[in-house]
Amino acid sequence: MRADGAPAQNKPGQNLKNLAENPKFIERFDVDGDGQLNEAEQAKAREAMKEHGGQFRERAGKMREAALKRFDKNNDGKLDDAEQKEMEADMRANLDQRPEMKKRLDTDGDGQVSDAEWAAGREKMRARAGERRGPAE
Ligand SMILES: [Ca+2]
Ligand SMILES: [Ca+2]
Repeated sequence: MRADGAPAQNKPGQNLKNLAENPKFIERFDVDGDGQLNEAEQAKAREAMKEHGGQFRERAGKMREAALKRFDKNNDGKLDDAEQKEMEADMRANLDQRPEMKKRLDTDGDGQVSDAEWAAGREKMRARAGERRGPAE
């Protein structure tokens, strides 16, 4: 099916365009094997992306919810400085259960995560989270 004369892919959506040119996606969604994604294949890829994004958001939301439930002592729906400190203290206390994270944080390798190492790791995490969201918050 094609609209007379009008190019079908002139819709907004830079993402979709990148998606259609992404070799990984082409490999994965190129059902008829012609090396490119036709509209049906693009639609499938888009669906998969949407689902993936939704799952990611859902997981992030759940983690946030769990943190709030546990640490939002005054129930105002967000973590203020004191509540955040408590959450961090809890995370630090449980670092032994997350050896990989601990190893990453323990930059001088003495087996302990000092305040400075923790602060540095936290900054890195924040920077990464910021990048993912984009510069404008
Ligand atoms: Ca709160
Ligand atoms: Ca250390």
